[in-house]
Amino acid sequence: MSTFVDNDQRPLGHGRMLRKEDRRFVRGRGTYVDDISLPGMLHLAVLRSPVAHARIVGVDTLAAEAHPKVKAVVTGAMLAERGLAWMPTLSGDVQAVLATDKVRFQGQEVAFVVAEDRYAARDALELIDVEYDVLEPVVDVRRALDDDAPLIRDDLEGKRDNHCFDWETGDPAATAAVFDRAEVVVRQELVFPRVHPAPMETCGAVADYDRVEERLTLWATTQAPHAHRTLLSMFAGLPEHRIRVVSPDIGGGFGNKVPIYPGYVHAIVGSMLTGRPVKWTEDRTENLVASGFARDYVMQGEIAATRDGRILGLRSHVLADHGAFNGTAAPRKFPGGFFGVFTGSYDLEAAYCSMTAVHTNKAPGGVAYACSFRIAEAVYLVERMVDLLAAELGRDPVSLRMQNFIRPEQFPYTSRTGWVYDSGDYPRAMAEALRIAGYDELRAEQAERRSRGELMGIGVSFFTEAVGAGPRKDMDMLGLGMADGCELRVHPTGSAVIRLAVQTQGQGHETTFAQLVAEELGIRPDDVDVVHGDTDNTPYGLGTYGSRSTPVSGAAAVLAARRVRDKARLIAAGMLEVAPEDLEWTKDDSGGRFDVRGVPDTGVTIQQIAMRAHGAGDLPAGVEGGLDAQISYNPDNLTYPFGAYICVVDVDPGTAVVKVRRFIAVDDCGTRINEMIVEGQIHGGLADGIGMALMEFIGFDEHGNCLGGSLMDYLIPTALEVPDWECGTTVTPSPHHPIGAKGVGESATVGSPPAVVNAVVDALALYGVRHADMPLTPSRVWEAMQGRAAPPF
Ligand code: MCN
Ligand code: CUM
Repeated sequence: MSTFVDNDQRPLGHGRMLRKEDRRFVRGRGTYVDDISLPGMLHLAVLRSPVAHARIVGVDTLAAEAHPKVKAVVTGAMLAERGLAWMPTLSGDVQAVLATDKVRFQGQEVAFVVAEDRYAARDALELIDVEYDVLEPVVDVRRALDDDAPLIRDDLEGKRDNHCFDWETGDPAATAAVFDRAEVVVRQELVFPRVHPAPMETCGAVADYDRVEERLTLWATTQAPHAHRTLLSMFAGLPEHRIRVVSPDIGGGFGNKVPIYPGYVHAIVGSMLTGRPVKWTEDRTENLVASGFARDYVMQGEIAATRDGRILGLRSHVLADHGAFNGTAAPRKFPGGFFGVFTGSYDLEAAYCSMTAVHTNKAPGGVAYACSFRIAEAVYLVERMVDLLAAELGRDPVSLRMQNFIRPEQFPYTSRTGWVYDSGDYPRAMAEALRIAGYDELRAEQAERRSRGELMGIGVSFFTEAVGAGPRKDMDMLGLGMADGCELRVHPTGSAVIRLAVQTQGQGHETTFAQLVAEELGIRPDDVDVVHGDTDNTPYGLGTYGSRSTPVSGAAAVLAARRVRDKARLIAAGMLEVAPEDLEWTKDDSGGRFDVRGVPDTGVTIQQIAMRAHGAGDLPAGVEGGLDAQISYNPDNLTYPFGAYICVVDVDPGTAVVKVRRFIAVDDCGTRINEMIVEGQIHGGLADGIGMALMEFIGFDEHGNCLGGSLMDYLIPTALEVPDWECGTTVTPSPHHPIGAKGVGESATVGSPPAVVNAVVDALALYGVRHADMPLTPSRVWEAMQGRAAPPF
């Protein structure tokens, strides 16, 4: 159980403390985009395609325009005249802002209405008459590349098929060689279905364009306000200094709010046309049907080993569904994102993956969902394959993993696909999970229950994440580098404000970044204000995704505070009339101070120094006034958090319902700033993982109708479906982060799905079940149990 610490009782700096932002949130005082209301503001509603694939024959907007409350009706043809019908995506593809020639997925934006209120805007949509010439859709990813498959992207010149991209990583020849000499090879097709981040707050924007000043202010639900400003400037041709993007409180992102959506652009165009502020707010169905999807990988897994369990190689071909437009937030040179870490936590001899991505008549795919950009898929692949190998060899899944782990002394470890893991101690984390779980007793209990015909399963997974982009030039999405800025100002009385490029969506940055500064300066976290989410008031940086805030901006914050402390030392030296080297920095519960070495309690506090820095007395020669610092930090490497998860399930043999009885999660994210917040991140991610493994799934019928358009159909876990989490910790600091912290925000989402699936498959072993694809709904599990050897009872 978590123990919460009263903020007045806790020491300065790192450690458990209640979230500062919750004082606002629990009183309903948050300000989300939909709370923004400006004088004269209009409302926007989007007309969406009812079909998955059709030629647009005509759009009649006359009746809608005649609606007394309607101010503007905009179609794709109107945008095309201004060269605004298409916009770039983060993958380098283009996406229709409004459809012109064709609609390519159900829910695609066809027209929008700007009206006096939200109701009128919605009503007027029904007055727009669109004539569609319906075309055959491509729904099944395996059909996309058939010779006679309908062509989806005929907007692209010279495009003859539905091929999106090819990509490969690893060494095909070396991998083929280890497969040739392997004593055991196991193959399995694994499907990671299409899922959706489904944040509590849907996407939205308020655009306010000032025609006289030619200035745009955009309040938007974005995880990356600065990057969006740059992209908007490049796309819309507005000078970047006249664009201000404000990302106020965000009700969850989980990757859903990384892309720029057509709706943001609609709001901007609407404001430019009407000269008034325009608000766009998605409803739940719009969010589920048309905003970014994740996963949708069909993976052919192959693992090669010796008979005594030494893993030699891993190989995979991936068929990736990217929907109508490639929305992946991955650079052109790296379209498979971070899938390259699919060798996981194991020291094997060779690995190779080839990927074929295709277009289908579905909403833009390949977007993120607490995944570190494809690491969720990669971890699922390797952790299922290792379990399949264990089953083939008749080995315990833990001992097989222990045998093949990268050993602690091998770090920094260069993987077979070229990733340099910074630090790790995998056996220790695994051992801690076994201890908490009581693994041997669980196996004994399982044997006993099995003899009575009960279906108990124990699933193990071990993951390595790669977070904190990042230094690799080939991952640089915008060609801007991946550095993040941070600016720290200490006020005369010793309180401070820190301005960040990253943007929280619920991760608790207002607390943890204050703690980072507090720890370094010896002031109270409550005395540090955190400002973020406003491009006019924060330094440049690429935003929050890939759990990069702590690895990148967190490092920037620490370095800024240390720079301030270095300057404080010079000022203190002047105040105490000693050389700077003769001063000693100390921090205790009363605060931070510089004392003369060997003469405790004679020095000056950080508050006294701050006052002096701002004019209360002379400063040493050459020292400027003020106590501020600005840092732009580009990390040397990604950070590689890891963890060991054990899931215990019971499957009802009569109904095939899976109940997660226990979930043990040992996470190592290096030094923890605030353990309570880290645990919260892990709890949320574990719930995500259980959701994906057991119920989350966006399906389509043969016409391309999306079957997951409401939370009645797209199921997400509630308190009833999740157990009391049992969390454990090991701490292996990152060697290149100033406090040794690694990111953690996506670890549990990435690590938990295979633990759940491995547990369910383990439970069904008596039925001879080797594998079953997610989501393991009762009907899927029931199907898996049919036609197989039933247990003898
Ligand atoms: N933290 C810490 N010690 C560490 C690592 C992290 O105390 N060693 C704290 C951080 O300071 C921060 C939180 O844990 O307050 C998460 O930090 P980090 O791992 O750096 O991740 P980010 O802040 O960059 O958040 C992004 C990550 C991503 S990419 C997704 S997706 C996701 C996630 O965070 N979306 C979330 N967690 C989420 N949590 C909430 N509530 N809402 C979302 O939308
Ligand atoms: Cu992969 S979802 Mo997060 O990186 O915003």
